[in-house]
Amino acid sequence: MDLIGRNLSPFVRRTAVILKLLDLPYEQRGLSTADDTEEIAKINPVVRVPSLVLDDGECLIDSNAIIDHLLEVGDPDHQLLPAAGAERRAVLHLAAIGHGVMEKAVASSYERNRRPKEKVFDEWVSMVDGQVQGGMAALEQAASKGDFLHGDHLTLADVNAVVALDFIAIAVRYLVKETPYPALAALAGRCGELPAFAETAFKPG
Ligand SMILES: N[C@@H](CCC(=O)N[C@@H](CS)C(=O)NCC(=O)O)C(=O)O
Repeated sequence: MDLIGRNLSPFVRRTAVILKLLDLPYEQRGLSTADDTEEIAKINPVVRVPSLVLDDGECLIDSNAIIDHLLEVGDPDHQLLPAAGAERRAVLHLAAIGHGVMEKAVASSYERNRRPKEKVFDEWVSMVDGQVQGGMAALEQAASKGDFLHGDHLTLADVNAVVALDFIAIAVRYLVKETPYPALAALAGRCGELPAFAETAFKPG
C-alpha cells in the first residue's frame, strides 16, 4: 500500500499511526499539496492528502474513509473502535472532536500563513481559533478523567487527540502558548513512546 502525503498533515499522520498500530505494511510518498499538485491530482481529483493506494491499484481518499477500511481489514477485535453501541458512539464522538480540531487548526494556519497580510480577515481567524480551543478544552476534560480518553486502552479518539495536539504545537503554536493542556500533553508524552507515534512524528527537513 502507498500512503500519499507528509506527516506534517495531521490527517496523513493519523492514518500512518493507525497503519503502524495495526502492523499493516505500507510505503509513504511524501507529496505536498502545495508543491506536487499535478502528481496528487492524478490520485485524488480534489488534490488533497491523504490518499491510500491499495496493492491492486484501488485508491482511497480522505482519512476517515481510509481509516474505516484499515479498521475493517486490520482490527478484527475492534480495539481501536468498538464494534457497536454506546461505546462506539463515545469513541467516535471524541474522535470527531479531534478531527474537527485538526480541520480548524489547519484552517487557522492557512489563514495566517498562506494569505497576504492585508487579506486576512481577523474576525474569521479569531472564530476559527476559538473553534480549535473549544475542541481542545473538551478533549482536555476527557483526558483528565483517566489514562485514555475513553475506556482502559488506546483508541482512535486518543490517536486523533495526540496527533491534533502535536500538529498544533508545530504549526499553530500561538494557540497553545497561553492555554496549556496538561492532561493531553501527558497523554501525548505516553503515546510518544510508542513506535507508531515516534516513527511518524514530523521532522522538518
Ligand atoms: N477531511 C480530509 C481533510 C484532508 C485535508 O484537509 N488535507 C490537507 C492537508 S493537511 C489538504 O490536502 N489541503 C489542501 C487542500 O485542501 O487544498 C481528511 O480527513 O483527510
